[in-house]
Amino acid sequence: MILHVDMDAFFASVEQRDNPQLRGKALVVSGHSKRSVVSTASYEARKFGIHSAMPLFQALQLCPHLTIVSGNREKYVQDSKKIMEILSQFTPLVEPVSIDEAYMDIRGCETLFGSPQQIAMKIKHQVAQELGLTCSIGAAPVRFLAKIASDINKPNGFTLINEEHIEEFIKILPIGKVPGVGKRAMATMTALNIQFLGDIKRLTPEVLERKFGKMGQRLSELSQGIDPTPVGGCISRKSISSEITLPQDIIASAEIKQVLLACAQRVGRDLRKKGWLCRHVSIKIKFSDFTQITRGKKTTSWVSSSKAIYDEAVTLVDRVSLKKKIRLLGVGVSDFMDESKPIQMSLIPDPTEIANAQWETVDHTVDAVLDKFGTNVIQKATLSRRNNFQIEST
Ligand code: TTP
Ligand code: MG
Repeated sequence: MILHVDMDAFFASVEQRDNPQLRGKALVVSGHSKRSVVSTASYEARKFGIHSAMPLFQALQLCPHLTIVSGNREKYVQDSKKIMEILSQFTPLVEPVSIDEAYMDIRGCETLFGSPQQIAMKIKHQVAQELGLTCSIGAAPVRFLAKIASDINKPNGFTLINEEHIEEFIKILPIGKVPGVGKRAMATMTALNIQFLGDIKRLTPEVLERKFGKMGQRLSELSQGIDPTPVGGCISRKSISSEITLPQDIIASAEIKQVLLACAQRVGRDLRKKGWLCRHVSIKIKFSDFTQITRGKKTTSWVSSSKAIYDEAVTLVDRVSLKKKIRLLGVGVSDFMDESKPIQMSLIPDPTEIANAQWETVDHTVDAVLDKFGTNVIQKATLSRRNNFQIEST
């Protein structure tokens, strides 16, 4: 689970806390000149339609008795530091993203602090007690949904989006609420008759790439509830990948699988060396005409075995209709977690989960031998027939 914590009307609330006369009043934190813009508006002022970035003269037209307070950034920075310190008491994986908001990865914290809801309530209580401020918290299995959730019940809200509700939620989530969808993307969405995030599923990967470029694949993932972006903190690296430029272009399935296996083994080994598990696997295919596609999927559980990575990569390649020969193939993993952190296992592990755990034991043994004697000592039987590719890892 990921939490997104966002302070309510941050600068304005700090001013209201420090000056009781300002409590309950429509106020803005802003400069006093004609050209000033509003930094933030108290919730009382928002009732008049005043919001951040609005020119001050316009705010005064909407609410003539508006109180204008000059900001004190140094004071807000001090409060921000204290807020981040409170969050760090619950997990080391805290990623501040602005002066008043942060993501927290709370996987593994449940035994110590309780359910996501209980953790959120404890945070709210501590922030209120120690700083006299309120915040809104969103909880979801993925980052972008946690961010959207924190905005749903503002101020002083808590919204939880469970795994089983994600599909339903995405179906009716207005596309404009999706982080990264700005004015330009919105115009394209309207032209394509895309109203909700769920509508993105109607578009083929080719159309998405053509209309939205690099963002196309991300939109496709988000529409399936997948967000590989990890919460920063200890694990900041975004991905590990390995790709092979082939000596000759290939199209036969057996050859493709052989290359995927080589990449998966390399990636798996790098992953295990770092002591990490991953939750997302991707593939990259460059065709003979130099066009390129990438595909990705969330794994069903946290994995580090080369076999699990390979299986996911094969599934992804199988979904691509291959009409052109391939000149480069790559496998990547992302969304990491430290192996030493306790993971919540399924109550009844499915056979794949058990098989993956067994493969991980085999992998660790193989890694140990490779570390001692070099990379050519052990290879999977399928790889030993042909190994004249060039592997590049990133
Ligand atoms: P936000 O979290 O965007 O706004 P907020 O905390 O005031 O209100 P909300 O309850 O909706 O979260 O921004 C945090 C602070 O950053 C805000 O209090 C003031 C500052 N800020 C600016 O100075 N200019 C801006 O345009 C925005 C959006 C924020
Ligand atoms: Mg805020």
